[in-house]
Amino acid sequence: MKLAHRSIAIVVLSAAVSFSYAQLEGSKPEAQRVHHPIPAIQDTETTAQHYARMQWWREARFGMFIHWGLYSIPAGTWDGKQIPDIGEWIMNDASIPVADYKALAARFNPTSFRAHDIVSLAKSAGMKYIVITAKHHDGFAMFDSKANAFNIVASTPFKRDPLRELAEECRKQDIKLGFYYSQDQDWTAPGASAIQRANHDPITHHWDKAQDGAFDTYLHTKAIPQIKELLTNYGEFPVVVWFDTPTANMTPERAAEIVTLLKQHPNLIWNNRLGGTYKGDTETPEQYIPPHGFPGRDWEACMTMNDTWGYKSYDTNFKSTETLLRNLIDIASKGGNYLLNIGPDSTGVVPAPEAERLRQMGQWLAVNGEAIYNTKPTLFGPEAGEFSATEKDKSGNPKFIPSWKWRSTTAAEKIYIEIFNWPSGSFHIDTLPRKVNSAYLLADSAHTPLKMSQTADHIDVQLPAKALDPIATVLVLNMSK
Ligand code: H79
Repeated sequence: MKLAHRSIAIVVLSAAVSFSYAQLEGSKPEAQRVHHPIPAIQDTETTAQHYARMQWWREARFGMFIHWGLYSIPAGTWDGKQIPDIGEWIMNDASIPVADYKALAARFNPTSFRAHDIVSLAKSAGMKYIVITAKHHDGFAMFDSKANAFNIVASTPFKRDPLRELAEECRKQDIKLGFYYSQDQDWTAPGASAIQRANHDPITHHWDKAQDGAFDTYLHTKAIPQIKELLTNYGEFPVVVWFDTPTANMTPERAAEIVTLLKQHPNLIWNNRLGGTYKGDTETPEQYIPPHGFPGRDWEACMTMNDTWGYKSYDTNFKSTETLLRNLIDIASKGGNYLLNIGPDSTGVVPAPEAERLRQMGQWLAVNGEAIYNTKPTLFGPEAGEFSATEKDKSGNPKFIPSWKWRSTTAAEKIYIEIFNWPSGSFHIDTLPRKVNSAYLLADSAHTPLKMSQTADHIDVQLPAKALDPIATVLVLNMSK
């Protein structure tokens, strides 16, 4: 059985020092349908229904991931020691006892949180949807939960429900909202899973007796009731449910119980990380961009701006706006979405370097968004780079060496060329199957026609001496008359 293999791989791999999430994913499209205890929407809907369900998501291209929770208080430091790796994993990485971690709730009072500001930031970045951690692996619910008291309303001095405030604000500002929910790992709920770190119990992977218990008890008393709350208490939201890290515990039968809930919301989009052989709607490459996307599958690259999802006070290793924007363009040219993360701090404030980069991306998109939103992938391909004849990647396959000269996206009658490396003189393409009638730069509001020459198999467009935007200047090849 496919799931069993994948799940076993998790257990084995988790002992290794370096761990690639890619190995957890069902990244290959399957020809035949897997038998599920309960068919999911993807198993029963028609192609036309699937298109209709995915449409807004495919047009969106750019979303905001928000990792926010109790881990923003230690912010990467525990007992005076800086804990390596991603901030939201601190409880596991530092083997923090359940009672000590739970005690953080009494100190969580993020009074500077403004849903309005965060939603406005997403809008100004040109993002079309937001996905926030409703509950991460630490088990702390960032919403008003009657099912479990370890939540932001019942257990903190803050007492507010940020998901409700965000839902209201997203409605006002016309942007979509989704919820991340860690359905399998939960380090503070008895019986739930933990992925192995350090010297934890080799079988349960637990580090505190308080974590022991029956998985089904966790599933039935916490995960399923909370997923129900999330699906019913926030009006038209969530439009996305983002599951994470399924282990061997997420059997087809258990996953089917969650699928039964999801099916009651027929417009919902959910990712490929539920587990139990369910493929969901979207592939989710984490922290990398696949060389040529996932042909035949919707996909979304989720990535951090620095090296953590949850806030870490001393992680200042921010990617440049240039890198972030070129990643967005690269992803769009391969038909994917970019889910770019922010990690608000324990007062509810988005770190300034993150907000600054998002606003700069939004400025570019305000001018050049036509080349990103609702576009189709490149008609070319080799511009993305090539596989090395000699170098191997971590899995022993030929290493992909990206090229960063230009990318391309497509609309009905237009080819967009996002130029990173401004050539002197002209832009030249050898293989262009379609007749171009005019060419202009998107950032030139007059759309001044550029001189060009085209033969059956190549095109040359005369460019001005300087790029209009040093990060990416979009050349439009217009095929309409
Ligand atoms: O929510 C973010 C991550 O916390 C979550 N997915 C994204 C969206 C995630 N959970 N697990 N993983 C990703 C992959 C597992 C990585 C691990 Fe590790 C390698 C677990 C143990 C070794 C990272 C590195 C955490 C500790 C060290």
